[in-house]
Amino acid sequence: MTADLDNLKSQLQSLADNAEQAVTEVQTAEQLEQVRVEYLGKKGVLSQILGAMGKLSADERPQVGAIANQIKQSLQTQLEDRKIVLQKAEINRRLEAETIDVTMPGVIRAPQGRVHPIQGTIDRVLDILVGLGFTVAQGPEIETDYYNFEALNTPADHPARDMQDTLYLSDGKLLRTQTSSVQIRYMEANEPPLRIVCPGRVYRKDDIDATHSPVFHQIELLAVEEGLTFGDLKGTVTTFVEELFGEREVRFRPSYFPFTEPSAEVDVQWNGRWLELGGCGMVDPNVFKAVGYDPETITGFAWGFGIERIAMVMHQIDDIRRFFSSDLRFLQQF
Ligand code: 2NL
Repeated sequence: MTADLDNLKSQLQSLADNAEQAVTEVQTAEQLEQVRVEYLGKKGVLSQILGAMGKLSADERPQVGAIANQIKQSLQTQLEDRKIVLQKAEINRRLEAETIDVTMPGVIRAPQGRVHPIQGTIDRVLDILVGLGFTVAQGPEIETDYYNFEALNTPADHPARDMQDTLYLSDGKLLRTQTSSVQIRYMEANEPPLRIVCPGRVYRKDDIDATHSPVFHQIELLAVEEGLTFGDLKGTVTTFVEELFGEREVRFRPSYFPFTEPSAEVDVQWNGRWLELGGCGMVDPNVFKAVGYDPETITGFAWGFGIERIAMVMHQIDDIRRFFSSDLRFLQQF
């Protein structure tokens, strides 16, 4: 064996040793790539060693070539294996760093919305009335003269039209002054028997003060079938009041509405005083005629009351304008 052959073989052996050492020591994919280039790259250590093969004899060259190939392949395998190890370590590192503790308390408290006291009152009232067998019905706030007045036995020359100041729109339509128009529409589209409750916004040309607003909320209920009496109306009102306010005295005072006959105001005992709880009555036969029901056989009772009034006494609110001012200090109390 010549000195050149010996020399090359030992160079290759130390290359293998050094490279193996380097591969095990690198900690990142970039460092690993540097090691590959350093040992196996075009101008790498292996190329340099093999460049000296020219000094060898023809039968020595294949020996060195075989060793070199073996070292190259072994080193490539080591590089591959190390790469996988490093990749796994990197994934674990990231998983560790990106861990989210879902049980940790949130930093910012999300602002929580609340139910407006008017809507809360409507919800309570509807709950009770749905429990009594009434179905919720709704309709348009912009109405025609017919649905708001004519069909409700209130013709143009009727003195009752002065009772409520109406907001008219330029096209001759109007903002409904009561939700009764919803009941007219419902009766036109359905046959008795029926029990409906109609909550909604209504409009009046009122001046604004602590107890008046040009827009407010009303709930009206209507029951229509054969053989209904004023006793049914009283029973329904009394049961409703008991569920909403607890057991309290209820009183019916004779009154007048164009769409009911007889008519009455409902009062309820509240903190030692009589609280007005809207008007009611037996549906006037002319209303039934307008919707095509036979007033000889069909009977019905109706009742309408304002929501703001109820919400004000229940929550001890002294000014109706608070409901419409969107003042968070007020709204957050509910
Ligand atoms: C009030 C109280 C009331 C009605 C509304 C009504 C509806 C139809 C037929 C008959 Cl479709 N009546 N609703 C009845 C009595 C009173 O509201 O103070 N209104 C001015």
